[in-house]
Amino acid sequence: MAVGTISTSTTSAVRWRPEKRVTAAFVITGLIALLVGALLGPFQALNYGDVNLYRYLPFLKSYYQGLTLHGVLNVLVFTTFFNCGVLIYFPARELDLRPSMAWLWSSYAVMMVGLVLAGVAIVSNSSTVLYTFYPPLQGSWGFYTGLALVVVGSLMVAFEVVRLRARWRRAHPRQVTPIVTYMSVATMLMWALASLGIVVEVVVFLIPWSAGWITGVDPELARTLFWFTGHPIVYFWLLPAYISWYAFIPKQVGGELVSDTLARLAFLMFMLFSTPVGFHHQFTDPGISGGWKLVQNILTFFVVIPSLLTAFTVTASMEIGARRNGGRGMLGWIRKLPWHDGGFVAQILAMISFVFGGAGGIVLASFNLNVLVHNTAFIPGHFHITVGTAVTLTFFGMTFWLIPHLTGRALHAPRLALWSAWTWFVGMMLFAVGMHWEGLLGVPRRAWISNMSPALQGIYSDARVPQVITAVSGVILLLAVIFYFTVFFGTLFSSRRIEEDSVAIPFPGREAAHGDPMVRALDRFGLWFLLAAAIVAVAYLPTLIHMFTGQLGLPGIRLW
Ligand code: HAS
Ligand code: CU
Repeated sequence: MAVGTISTSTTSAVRWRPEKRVTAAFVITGLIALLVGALLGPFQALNYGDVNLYRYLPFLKSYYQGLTLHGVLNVLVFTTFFNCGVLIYFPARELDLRPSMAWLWSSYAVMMVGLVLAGVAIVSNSSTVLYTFYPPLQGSWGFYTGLALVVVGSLMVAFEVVRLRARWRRAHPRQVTPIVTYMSVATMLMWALASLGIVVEVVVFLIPWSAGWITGVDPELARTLFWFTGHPIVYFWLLPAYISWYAFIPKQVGGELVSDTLARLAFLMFMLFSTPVGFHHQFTDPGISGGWKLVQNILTFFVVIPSLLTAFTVTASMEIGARRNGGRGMLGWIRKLPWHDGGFVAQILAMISFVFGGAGGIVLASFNLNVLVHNTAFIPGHFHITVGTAVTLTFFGMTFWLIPHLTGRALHAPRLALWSAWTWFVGMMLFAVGMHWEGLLGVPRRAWISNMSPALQGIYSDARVPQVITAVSGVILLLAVIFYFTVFFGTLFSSRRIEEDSVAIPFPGREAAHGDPMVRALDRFGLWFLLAAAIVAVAYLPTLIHMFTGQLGLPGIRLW
């Protein structure tokens, strides 16, 4: 650029550089964690294809250690870091307010210390307890402390998101919160409430227990606290993807968000109903009465509603864009969507995977069907097309504009980006077919089935066909990982500079309906948060009080 011609975009780019740096740190750390975790994925898939390649991984003692690393890095570390980066950055830009940089870097540092502690604990094989770390399996104190620090760091970011909105609110008392900020605040408030379970589990029980300060932990209480957070955490992963589907996709396809109010309502419903449903992971657990399981079962169906709303709203937004581009016919408009653009394709394929992931979730939420497949390969089948595709592939799609936007470097190899989206989608869909099918045939989840004792050889021989499908999916997914990370690193280290902010955030660019009484009512976060807490208290307190007062502490065991 010629000297003296400072355009507004350059000024703004310079102004936002500190925010971009910290966001890039969160997002890039998350994606590198994903890379390590995802490289182990093909080994897990091949295990379910009855091929044992673990013996070629000398740094891992067992399939279970690999699975722990895979699960923790992919669903706890990748998602949390990525979310913290985007959930503070988007509101900051939308509200045009600078968050506290010192606070954000401190949050990042806390999370990094946590990541290192937990990472060392897993790699040293002291904590092969899988990502659910159910007692009485006992990991090292570093593992639990590390995970606790990751959560604490994320809550620090949540605090800053809420504070940012409060600052904006003071300056604009008569306006309602702009939509992306609304969604980010709702997500973070939901997470703050939801994380209570895991914080109590880890801080009050698991850290003291693993450090030898207390001798026993009640497994049932620990599981219940775990699932208190373990269900809503899936929406903490999902909602940033929903932000992109609602707020950014319309702009990317030339359409518009059909209903701002409906979008807000969906997020509010997530805030209200995400948490009081954890018992649907414990249908077969003793110690929880059938009545309370039923209550949470019904509430699970409440939390399906906002996703059904999303399916409708997002499809309609895209249809508007496609018809503006000349799309005709009942379904013919679909061809007019930007199928050449990797950033869009990744996200629409993510949505399609979620149609099946969501349907599987509804099956799982049904008490009597759940019993058929609980603890079988069906479950990983389900979550690889929810968090593994609906969320992860959406994040991939977002990075195709976000990384250039943050780093000022052009997207490397856009065609390969498109390929990475398709291969990830095909690989994950095949993986899901294989795993759901194996589950229906009774193959257990989390089992080293490719390394069974001679006495057990052949007991899953009726699952040969789905096993082959699962094995093939692992190889396709390895290709997808190579493709995606070639694009990712190619972009990070690209010498092709673009003007920062020339890739803009695709904000919807529509004024919120400040006068609409419904939108104003939805904006009353304090009130809704209290209501959410009250529903959680009703759904959980009777069972938790019962469990707290009748604890049966068990000493830790190591099975590895
Ligand atoms: Fe789940 C287990 C029930 C959603 C993740 N779930 C898991 C586990 C994970 C997970 C990780 O009730 C395993 C935990 C473990 O290790 O034990 N799940 C549900 C239900 C939903 C659900 C009812 N799950 C998710 C999401 C996840 C996730 C989201 C991650 C991000 N899940 C369960 C149950 C279990 C479970 C039981 C325990 C099983 C057991 O026995 O252990 C619902 O939220 C799903 C609602 C979703 C929909 C889909 C809407 C579709 C949309 C896409 C629209 C498409 C478009 C494309 C627009 C109703 C929004 C249009 C296309 C064009 C071409 C135009
Ligand atoms: Cu759940």
